[in-house]
Amino acid sequence: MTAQANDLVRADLDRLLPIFEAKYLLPFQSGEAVRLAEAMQYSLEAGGKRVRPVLCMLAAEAIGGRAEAALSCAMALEFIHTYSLIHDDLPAMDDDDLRRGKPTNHVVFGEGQAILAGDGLLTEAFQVIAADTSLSAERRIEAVAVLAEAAGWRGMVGGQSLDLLGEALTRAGKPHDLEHLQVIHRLKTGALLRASVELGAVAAAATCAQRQALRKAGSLLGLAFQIQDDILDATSSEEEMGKRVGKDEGKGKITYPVLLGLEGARRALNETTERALCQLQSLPNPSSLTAWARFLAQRGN
Ligand code: GRG
Repeated sequence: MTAQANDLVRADLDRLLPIFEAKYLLPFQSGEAVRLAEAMQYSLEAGGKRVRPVLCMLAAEAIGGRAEAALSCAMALEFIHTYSLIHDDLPAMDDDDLRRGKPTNHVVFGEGQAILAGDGLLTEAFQVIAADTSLSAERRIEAVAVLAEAAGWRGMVGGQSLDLLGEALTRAGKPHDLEHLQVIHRLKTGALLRASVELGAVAAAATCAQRQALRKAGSLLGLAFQIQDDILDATSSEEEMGKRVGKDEGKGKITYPVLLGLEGARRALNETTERALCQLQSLPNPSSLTAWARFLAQRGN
């Protein structure tokens, strides 16, 4: 990335993160289940990069809208992302004790509360959009539909299911191929990243063509993001990632580096990112979203 693009990413984060940080914990400040609220906030505040909220707000700006218009969608995306990490770390799933350099939710709060913290975050995501009266009723319904498709069994949850089944097949000596890996990545990681840019489009009243371009770009960015995650798992240290690494290899998991080698995976990452960026060129104000997409493809954790 050029120094200029790096500066733009930094300036955008300095501008957008305070908008997000000022509001995203408000839904958890009142209510009777105080310990559960603590569990949800623990993971929300554990130091995530806020990739999805930033993508959502930048997508709104890329079509000439305001970041603030996309705030409830940005919050909802981070709630769903955080729920997915809490549940993914559970003993029944990936059984991880470290996330973002901190003990995982179930290690601190116990398995029962961690499951409920995930459930609470998932449902709060829809609540926060439904209650956002700054969006028209039509846009709220549209946003809820986009998010439900991306988070549910046709998206992230379905991808997680295919991934778990794929691990079992690999253990049984029947590993899947690149085509099947792409399906898993598209659903498990890609769907929520695609929804991140699409929700920015919905919140900022995109035209049909703008929404289509952002949806395609989001889909490719989601794949690129996961390819980089596969590469990082194979090449980074635990300190750099803030989580256990090398687990993919340890489990014999099929990933881009396993199927294509590291160089092949890097080539696929670059090609996928460039295809995503092509989609953005037709938008009125694509530079910040473009810089952020390049930054994500080169991120170190
Ligand atoms: C359990 C319902 C359910 C779904 C789990 C998304 C997911 C499916 C599991 C999370 C584990 C994983 C490796 C997902 C791939 C996507 C990914 C790289 C997540 C990490 O996202 P970042 O880098 O995380 O945005 P931070 O910590 O920065 O928020």
